Amino acid sequence: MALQDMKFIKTFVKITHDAWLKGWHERNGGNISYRLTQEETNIIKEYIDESAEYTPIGIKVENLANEYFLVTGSGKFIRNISVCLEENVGLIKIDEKGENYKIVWGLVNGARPTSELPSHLNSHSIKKAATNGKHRVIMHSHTTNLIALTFVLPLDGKVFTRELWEMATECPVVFPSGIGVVPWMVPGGAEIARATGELMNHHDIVIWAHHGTFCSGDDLDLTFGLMDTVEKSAEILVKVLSMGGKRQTITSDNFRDLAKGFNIEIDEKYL
Ligand code: 2HA
Ligand code: ZN
Repeated sequence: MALQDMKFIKTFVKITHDAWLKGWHERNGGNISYRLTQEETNIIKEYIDESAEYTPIGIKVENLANEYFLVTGSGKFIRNISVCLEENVGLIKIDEKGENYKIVWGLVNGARPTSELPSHLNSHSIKKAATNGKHRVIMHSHTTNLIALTFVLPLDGKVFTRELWEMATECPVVFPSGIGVVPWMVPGGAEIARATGELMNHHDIVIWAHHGTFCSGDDLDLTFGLMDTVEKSAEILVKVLSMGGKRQTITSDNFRDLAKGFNIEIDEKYL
């Protein structure tokens, strides 16, 4: 079997293509990373080349030591992943200290991993610890409607959570832990990675004001689905605001009834 035929790679190609079709990844916008399972790591060993030099990550991610990630490339276009995988995507390995990475497959012709690697790896590190290893995907997309809302709503995660829960009945079920919001910051470094990580301790969705969205999830399907759900909710809110605002809505008591009906916990701080 060729590396390209492995299921996690095929799913990665499909999800990135779907995300392009959604309009979330203009030019080189957005980036995605996936932490391989032990089984996948064992299989890829026969395809990879571990001879490259290590490069500093810029942050320390101790609990990711020796892990492998599939990552999109810096300056690469997500829409081209389905055209040529090894030019636009690579496999990287983290060293035993969690301070450096090296490319072991792909990202040919001198390409580098995403400029947001510190934010991805810091979020992976926090989510791996918080979910007992369940979360494996970090996705950053330039979600049009969520970005638009960061020009209009207060940059407060509580407001974003409540407003976006209200826009579709199943939202509190899909993102019960709510949304965090990072104020505008320079992208691509350790500082925004730390701010994102702080919020990832409490949420699976973190919005970067005037820039885009980070989602974390168990697998590629669920993380894409989370991004799709919150962005669709934002699209509804943009339409509602454009039509002059809400005339009626889902009330706090409606949410309490939903929690009972679905047997879920809905955090009172958002109600
Ligand atoms: O251009 O999305 O945040 C890639 C990005 C940087
Ligand atoms: Zn971005």
